[in-house]
Amino acid sequence: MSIIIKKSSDINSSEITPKSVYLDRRRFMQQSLAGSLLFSASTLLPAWAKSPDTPHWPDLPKNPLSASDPPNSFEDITTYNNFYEFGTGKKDPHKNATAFNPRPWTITVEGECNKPGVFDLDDFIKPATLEERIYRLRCVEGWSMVIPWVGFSLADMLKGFEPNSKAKYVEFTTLLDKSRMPGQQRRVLHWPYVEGLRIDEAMNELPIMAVGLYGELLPNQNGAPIRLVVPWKYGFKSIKSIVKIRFTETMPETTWNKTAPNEYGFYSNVNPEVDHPRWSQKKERVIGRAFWEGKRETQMFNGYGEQVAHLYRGMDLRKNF
Ligand SMILES: Nc1nc2c(c(=O)[nH]1)N[C@H]1C(S)=C(S)[C@@H](COP(=O)(O)O)O[C@H]1N2
Ligand SMILES: [Mo]
Repeated sequence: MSIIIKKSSDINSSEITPKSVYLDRRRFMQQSLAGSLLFSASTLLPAWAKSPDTPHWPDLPKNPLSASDPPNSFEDITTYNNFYEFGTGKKDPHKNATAFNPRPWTITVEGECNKPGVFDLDDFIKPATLEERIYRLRCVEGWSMVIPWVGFSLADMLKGFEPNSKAKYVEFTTLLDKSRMPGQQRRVLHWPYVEGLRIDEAMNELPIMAVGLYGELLPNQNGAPIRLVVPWKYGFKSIKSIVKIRFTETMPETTWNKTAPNEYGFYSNVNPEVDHPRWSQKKERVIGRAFWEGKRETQMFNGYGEQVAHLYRGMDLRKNF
């Protein structure tokens, strides 16, 4: 394997935003707030974020594949998390990840590709390719929330490594370091956390590598400095704090599949028709929604059938769950 360590480039001056641009954005947010309140008072009350006062990327283009639902509040998104490397409780990552320092950061790329190497994270964060994508994260446990990610196309990133014809799958691995990720001191999962996609899933237009949310650098508890987001699959496929990407000919062994193969399949597409062995997947509790508003009907492929149903044509989705 060839090793190329690339130096991080200096911060681009276009990333430093004049105050006026930021204030305009602020005004826009306030107008949307007023508009959505009037519009949907009887349905879903938007929990518009109190987003931080100095957004790192204040004016990103919004990708049209975004969900139209109002995003959850910054507070909900950053205090209700699954990130077992920082504890198994929903409040644990918010509490236990504060000391985590996600820089410097390298990503090792290996396996079936022509351009493997060790790359500095900053080589992938190019202001010109960053965009906002609002995606609903549907957790396999039966809740969901809507998150305005900052990220870039996974497919575009992977193409840069020139996967070869034997690359049938791509495997992602989280950092393994129990001094920095104290949850790894307990053997609640097989560490490090590993996830994977079939190559055609990975090359679909939907998945992104997220490096931020609400225009901010990605908070530690959400998977800093870089995590996957695959919006038509259950949340656990969206692996956090990625240090390795490997192209493989055989299906990767993934953490949750190894832990409980009868409960968590490799595909894990959101599917209201296929129950988890211990609970139904027909509905979801929307985090931030008042209890009297009830649950939301879960949608096939989390609403992205048009973009991804063809990937599974001819497959039995009960067997390939
Ligand atoms: N490395 C790692 N990635 C992970 C997890 C984890 O425990 N460790 N939890 C997964 C689960 S179950 C979900 S629902 C989402 C939660 O993402 P969020 O906290 O940003 O909403 O992260 C996923 N990625
Ligand atoms: Mo999850």
